[in-house]
Amino acid sequence: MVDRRIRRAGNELRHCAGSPHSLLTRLESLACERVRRPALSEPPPPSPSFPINHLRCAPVARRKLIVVSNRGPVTFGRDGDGQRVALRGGGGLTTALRSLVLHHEVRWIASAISAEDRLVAEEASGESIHERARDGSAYRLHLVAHDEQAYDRFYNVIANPTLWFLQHYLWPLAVAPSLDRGLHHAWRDGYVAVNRAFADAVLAELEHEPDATVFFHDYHLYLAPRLVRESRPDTALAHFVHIPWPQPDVWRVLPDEIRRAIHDGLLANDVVGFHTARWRSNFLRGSEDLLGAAVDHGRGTVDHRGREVLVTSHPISVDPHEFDELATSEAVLAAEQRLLARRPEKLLLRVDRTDPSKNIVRGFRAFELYLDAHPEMQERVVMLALLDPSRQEIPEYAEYLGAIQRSARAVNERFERGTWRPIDLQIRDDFAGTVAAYKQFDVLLVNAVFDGLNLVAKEAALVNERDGVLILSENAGVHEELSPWALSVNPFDVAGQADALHRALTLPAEERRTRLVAAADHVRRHDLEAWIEAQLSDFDRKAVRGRRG
Ligand code: ADQ
Repeated sequence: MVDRRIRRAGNELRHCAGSPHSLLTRLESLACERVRRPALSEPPPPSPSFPINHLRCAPVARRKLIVVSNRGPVTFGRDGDGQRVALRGGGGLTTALRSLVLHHEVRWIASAISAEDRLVAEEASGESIHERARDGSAYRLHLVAHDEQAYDRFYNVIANPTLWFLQHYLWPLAVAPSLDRGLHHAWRDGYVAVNRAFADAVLAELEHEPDATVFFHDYHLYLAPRLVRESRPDTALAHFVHIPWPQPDVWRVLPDEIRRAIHDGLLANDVVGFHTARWRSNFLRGSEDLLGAAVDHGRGTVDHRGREVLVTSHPISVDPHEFDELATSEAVLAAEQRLLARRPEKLLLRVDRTDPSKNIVRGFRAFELYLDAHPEMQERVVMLALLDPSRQEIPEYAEYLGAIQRSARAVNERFERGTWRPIDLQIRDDFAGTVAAYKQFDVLLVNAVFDGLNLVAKEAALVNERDGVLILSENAGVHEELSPWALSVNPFDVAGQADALHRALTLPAEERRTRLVAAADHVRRHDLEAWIEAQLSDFDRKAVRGRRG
């Protein structure tokens, strides 16, 4: 996702270039506006498991935060005139920064990714530099230029092919993984080394801001909190894990030393956050089973190495105002016109990175079964697959992209007739086209094998104009929130997905509308600002407990 955000930066600069001040004003009034904003119709009852407890009308107190993630909010490059330009990303983490820097004093630590990033890091000599977010808010950016070989091992051996695969249950265990010496080297000389470099950068920033709270993100940084904790026993540390946390036995695939280091590293934080209660509960069980830590499942706390760690779940969200604006932006309207010129009677949509966890091939198989069972729909329905090419330097990802192309071709060759091609496969980063398709779909298919959350479902529900139906994998974190209004599917059951496609396309209009309005209303009420505040109030809860206990 972060790869995509960086690439989306160019588009973002184009379609948002004129609006930084209006954005600033919008964010300032965001909390109260959220309460005032009228729903599309009568508001539906909130999902029982998600009481509306995040709403507030005043931003929390200004804080000093050190945000740490592998990819940063900007990446540097050169424009046509050879001038250095900072390309700003959109979506998830980066949008969170935008809101964070408005309300808080932020120092952001990230890897130097581009050649220009490395130059910036070199010029800064290990210090942070001044940057401004799109809305004009100032923050500091500390780019870490890792040893290139260490970074390659960290990213292309451990983080993605190992941790991502393990945490999404992607391995066929009879044949993979085979943990050879290369894996052990990559762990020691890649993952540990890069985490050490991140921890050193955090310690350097703490020299400037000793009272700041450190907020780590995701699976790239499991070891850094322990390394920081060893030098700074009293610093407030928090971590948010954006991907699923699997059951303890799955972690047993990794050597004992590695799986223990991962759990121990995370438990050096004061607060560890997940998207869902399911991932949180797996982490609590893993801490008990793999480390022998004392866990209080009711309170969600772990006692480890003489400290109490609070483990929470808050699903991330999107900024509804950003999507309201995008939906009527020039770029999206132009893309929508192009889509309307060729739209079929019924439009099925999927939007994903080309990641094996997204289950794209099974989605095509389900569509094939649907077309088999419903010949009356042939020539009337198209599945538009907007796929952002992802992590192509990793062999598993390159192979998966090949499998996607082969399977789409097989379905098309079997059914296509005249100008009708059942699968419209578009493999490119096209955010304007994505938002246009969000507006136009009749059915959105999210059938991930496993997904930490899945922002696509939330983004799409916000802007759809055709009372589109969401089909959601029961293993996507977003299912915990939106399932009352979606059709649930088992991601492995292609026959069940084919049936769900039929059901979605034949739901009565009134029911489709009620479901979509309710899902969109839920997303508006549980937006990105609410997520940030939930994280920050976890720090406070922990700090209060810490003082008491
Ligand atoms: P991802 O795995 O990347 O994120 P997701 O949450 O769906 O998955 O976010 C994908 C983003 O990429 C969306 O913002 C979407 O608009 C965009 N996108 C997808 N295809 C695109 C295309 N073809 N062109 C342009 N943009 C495209 C990880 C976790 C998720 C978790 C998020 C946030 O895997 O489970 O929801 O982080 O925590």
